[in-house]
Amino acid sequence: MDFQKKLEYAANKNKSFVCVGLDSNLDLIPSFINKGKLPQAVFNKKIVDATADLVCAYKPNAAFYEQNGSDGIAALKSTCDYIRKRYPEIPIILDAKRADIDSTNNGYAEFAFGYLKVDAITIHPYLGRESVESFLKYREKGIFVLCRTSNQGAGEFQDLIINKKPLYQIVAENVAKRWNKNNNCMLVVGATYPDELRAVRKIVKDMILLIPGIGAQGGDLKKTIYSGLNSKKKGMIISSSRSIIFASKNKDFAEKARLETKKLAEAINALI
Ligand code: NUP
Repeated sequence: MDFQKKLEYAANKNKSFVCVGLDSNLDLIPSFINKGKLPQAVFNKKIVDATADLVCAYKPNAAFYEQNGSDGIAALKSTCDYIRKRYPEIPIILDAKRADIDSTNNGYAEFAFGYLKVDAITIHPYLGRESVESFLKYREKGIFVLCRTSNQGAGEFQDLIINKKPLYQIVAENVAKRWNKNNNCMLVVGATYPDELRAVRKIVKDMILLIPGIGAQGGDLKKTIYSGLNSKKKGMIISSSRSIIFASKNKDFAEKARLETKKLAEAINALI
C-alpha cells in the first residue's frame, strides 16, 4: 500500500491526525529502561504499544539514533521492524531532512526505504528538484519537503523575498507544480507560524502537510488546525514528540504517553 493510502487508512481507523514523534533521546528516557540492551528500542516499543490505536503515523527523528552510533541505528531498525510487523497499517515517517547531489541521495534513500523500510522521509529543498529525483522516483513513498520550519530563526532564508514572494512560498509552488509528478510530495510546515501555514495551504490546496511544533514548541492548536486543514477537512499530520513520549519519567511513562496522545487527538477532533 502506498504512503498516502496507508496514512488515510490509519487516520480513519484511529480517527486521528496525531503523529507521535519517536525522538527517544537516550538521556531523557526513564533510567530503569536505560540500563538494558538497545534501550531506545525498548522504550519505543512500549510507547508504540500504548498509542497504536490513537495515531495516524510515527515519526522517529534519525538524529536521536545516529548520536548513539551502531546501537542507535540498531534501535531505530528494531523500532521500524516492530511497528511494521505489529501495526502494519501505521506509516512510519523518517525525519532525517536529507538531500545532497543525486548519487549521494541514492545512499540516503536506500538507508530509509531499503534498510529501514520506512514509508516516508523528510528532505530539504535547497539543492533543487533535479537532485532529489532519487527520492521522488519512489512513487509509493511519502516525500516531505521542508517548506516553512517551526524554529525561531526559520525566516532568515525562508522569508527572503524573491520575485515579490517569500522563498517558502516559492518552495510550496514548485513542489506542488513541478516536483509532484508521482503524486508523492508533501510539505513540512511548523505549527509555530499559523499565518505562514495558511499561506502554504492556499498554494498547495489538498496536499498533505506534516506539522510539527505542537506541545514542547508551544504552537497554537486552534490556529494550526484552522490554517492547516484542506478543503476536505483533512490533509494534516500533527506531530508531537517530547510532550507525549516524555510526559512521565516513571514506570507509568507509556500510560502517560497514551493519555497525552488521546488528549491531543480529541482536542484536534473537537476543532474540526
Ligand atoms: O520545522 C520543523 N520543526 C520540527 O520541530 C521540522 C521538523 N521536522 N521538526 C521536528 O519535529 C524536530 O526535529 C523534532 O523531531 C520534532 C518536534 O519535536 P517536539 O518539539 O514535538 O518535541
